[in-house]
Amino acid sequence: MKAVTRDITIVSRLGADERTLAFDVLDGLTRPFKEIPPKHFYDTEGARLFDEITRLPEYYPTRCERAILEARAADIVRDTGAAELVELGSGVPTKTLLLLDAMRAAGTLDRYVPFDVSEVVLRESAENLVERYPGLRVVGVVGDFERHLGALPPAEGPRIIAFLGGTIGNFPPGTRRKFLRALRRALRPQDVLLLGTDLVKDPAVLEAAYNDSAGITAAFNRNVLAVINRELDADFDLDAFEHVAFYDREQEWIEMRLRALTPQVVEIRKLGITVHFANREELRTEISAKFTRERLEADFAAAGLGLRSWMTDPDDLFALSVAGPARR
Ligand code: AVJ
Repeated sequence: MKAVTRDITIVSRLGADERTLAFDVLDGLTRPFKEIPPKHFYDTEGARLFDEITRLPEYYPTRCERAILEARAADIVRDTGAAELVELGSGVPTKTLLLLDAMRAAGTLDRYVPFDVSEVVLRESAENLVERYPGLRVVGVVGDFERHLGALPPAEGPRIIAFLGGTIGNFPPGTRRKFLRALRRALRPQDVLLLGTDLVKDPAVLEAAYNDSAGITAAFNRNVLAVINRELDADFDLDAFEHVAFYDREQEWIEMRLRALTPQVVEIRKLGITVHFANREELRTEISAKFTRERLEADFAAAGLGLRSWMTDPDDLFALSVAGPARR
């Protein structure tokens, strides 16, 4: 028997030009309203805590999205004839398997292109997937999908670019449209975007999902301070900050913050700065936008995209959209 050649390629775009944690912390903690972008939550511990969040009774998005994919992956694959799956922020692929299984069943599966900041995570999942799907080619891209979409290998067959989990909600509206426009440019007429979005609903349900009774989301939120302590040699006292999460009805997004319980003085030695927090001063750590079909269609239209398919769970909590280059 011939040894199977594993067809795995990893390309990296993370280099010296990096917009790093250091840049974001210096920029974000010296503003009048302090803010750290949510992408810095995900060190090993943060990724573990997020994984725990996805299994909490109050956190419905992951379960709903998986249920939609279970019901509709075959339709999505049939309608697109997809041979390639690009996944942005792939992390550890679980929902991905539902799409790859459908592509294999349709006989079109050829390439998987995961895009993630973590090379370790990419390699591990690539190894698992070539084992599970003999003949699958994997091209992993290590980078920040907000800036490095240009690093995607050119499409060969019809392609699905999947951006799941509702992570697009982390972008403020202007950035969101800019990102959708960049995705539009990456799509050929035969390609589609598969986008997961959390939906506007009863604020009590939304707020419970970000204020779980086990306190996992609170630990996840505070973990960003541990990341800064470790990476930038800072001395945040994690116990001196409380987790805050609320639904902003005007903006239609969940906002997460960390609130100083007493005045705080924090040294960030690697940056050579001292940061002061007034009593009860808040640091914004995340926005997570919630959508209606109308608002998302407007965002798509502004980016030159057209909605092809709208799929929700039975309770209309979460949506998966298929969008393609607008046909004129
Ligand atoms: C990974 C961005 C989709 O916004 O629901 C979960 C992150 N934050 N609980 C979300 C998160 C707090 C999650 N996303």
